[in-house]
Amino acid sequence: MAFTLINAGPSPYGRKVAIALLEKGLDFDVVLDTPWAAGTITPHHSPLEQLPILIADGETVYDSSYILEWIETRFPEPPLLPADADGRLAARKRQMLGERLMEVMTLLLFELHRPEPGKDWVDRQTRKMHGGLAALDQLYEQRAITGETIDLGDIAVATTVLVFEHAVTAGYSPDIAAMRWRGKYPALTKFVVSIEQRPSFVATRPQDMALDLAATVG
Ligand SMILES: N[C@@H](CCC(=O)N[C@@H](CS)C(=O)NCC(=O)O)C(=O)O
Repeated sequence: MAFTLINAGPSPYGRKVAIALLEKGLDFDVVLDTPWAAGTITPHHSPLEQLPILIADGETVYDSSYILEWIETRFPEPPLLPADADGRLAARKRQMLGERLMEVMTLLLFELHRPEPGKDWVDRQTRKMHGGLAALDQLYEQRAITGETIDLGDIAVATTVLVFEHAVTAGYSPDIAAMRWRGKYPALTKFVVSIEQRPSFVATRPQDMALDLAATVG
């Protein structure tokens, strides 16, 4: 089967999909797009006008969480979810927290780029950032890290927190406490230090792109 991934260089959502494809040994081409720029191809493939989009032999699949479900269902080997019910629910919980935390970070970042950020809104999203990171730290205290096992929860969590760092170094985000987790949350840090060495993570490091967030939210 031939796969094309429509993606943006720094997108953690697209990175999750690329990592899942690599972990499954599935070859794919990447087409880069900017969904809010003139001439974007994204609306031709998704009514939600968002990346990532996976085109698989003519079938178009969108929304990263659904794409991961689609890949896991169509290509179950090697599995990216445990077979047992408890393990599966635990992985899905980490996946959910990683994905929702990414959404909180987006809300916070966009607000910070408005001419007059709302203090209550910023405080609320900041509190959720710290709460979500602390919850993940607790979950990783209980998860045995072997360097060999990986699941959809691990992928969602690591791509999310790694893009917090990329957003700061690439200049998309101010260097605020809400984006800092390395060293501050020990179990989460230990997990990411281990997983970021995997070939699928090394091959998909976030790439810079021209991004004017102030213009995007304006
Ligand atoms: N829930 C979506 C979110 C994807 C998303 O926000 N993608 C960004 C690029 S990283 C995008 O396309 N933004 C354009 C927009 O929201 O209009 C997913 O998981 O795929």
